[in-house]
Amino acid sequence: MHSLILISTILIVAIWSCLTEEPTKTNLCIEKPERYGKEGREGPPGPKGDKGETGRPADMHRITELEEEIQTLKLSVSNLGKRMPFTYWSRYGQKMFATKNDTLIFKEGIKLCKEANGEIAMPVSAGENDALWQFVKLTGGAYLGVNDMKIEGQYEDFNTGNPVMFTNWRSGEPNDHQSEEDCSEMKSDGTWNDLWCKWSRAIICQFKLI
Ligand code: MMA
Ligand code: CA
Ligand code: CA
Repeated sequence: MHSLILISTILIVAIWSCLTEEPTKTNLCIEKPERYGKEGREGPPGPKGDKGETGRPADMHRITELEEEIQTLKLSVSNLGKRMPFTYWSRYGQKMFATKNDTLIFKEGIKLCKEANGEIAMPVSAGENDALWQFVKLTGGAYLGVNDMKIEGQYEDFNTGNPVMFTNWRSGEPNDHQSEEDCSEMKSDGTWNDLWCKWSRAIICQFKLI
C-alpha cells in the first residue's frame, strides 16, 4: 500500500514537471515541439472546394447601354486630344467655333478642321454669323464653307453639299472677280466676300455639340 502511494506520487511529480517543462525537465517527458521553433515549410495545396452558387444572369440590355456609353466617351476623349491645338474657342447655341489662329488656303483649312473631327465654319443664322464675327474681329478675314465650285453662281455649304439658305454678302458680292472666285470669306466687318481659293485666310472650325 505504501509503495503504491510512493509510485503514484513519483508519477504525479514526473507528469507535472513534464507539463511545466522548466526548469525540472526529466528524461521521462515525451518529446514535444519546441515552443519557439522555426516555422515549417508550406504544405501541399488542399483539395478543390465545392462549386459556388450560380451567378445572376448577365443583363444584356445594360451591357449594350454601357458599351454605347463607352463608345461615346472614347469619341469625346479622342476629340479632346485632336482639338487641343485650338487656342481660341467660342460657343453659340449647339455650335463651337475654334481656331489655332493660322492662315491657310481653303483646301488646307478643310483638312485642318477635318483632322479635328470638325468642319469649316459656316454660319446658318444671323446669331451664328454674329458669334463668328466676334472671332473674325480678332483673326482677320476667315474662310467660310460657302462656295460655288461645282456650278458658278450656285452657292453651297461645303460641309453638307446643300444650297445655302442664310447669307450675309457684302453689297456688290459675290462678284466672281476675274471669273476665279469660288470660295468665300468673312471680312472683319462680318460681311461675306467671294474670293480665290488659293488666298491664305484665317481658319475657323466648327464643332457641333449634338
Ligand atoms: C476686291 C473685290 C472683291 C474681290 C477682291 C479680290 C478687295 O476686294 O473685287 O470682290 O474678291 O478684290 O482680291
Ligand atoms: Ca464663283
Ligand atoms: Ca469677290
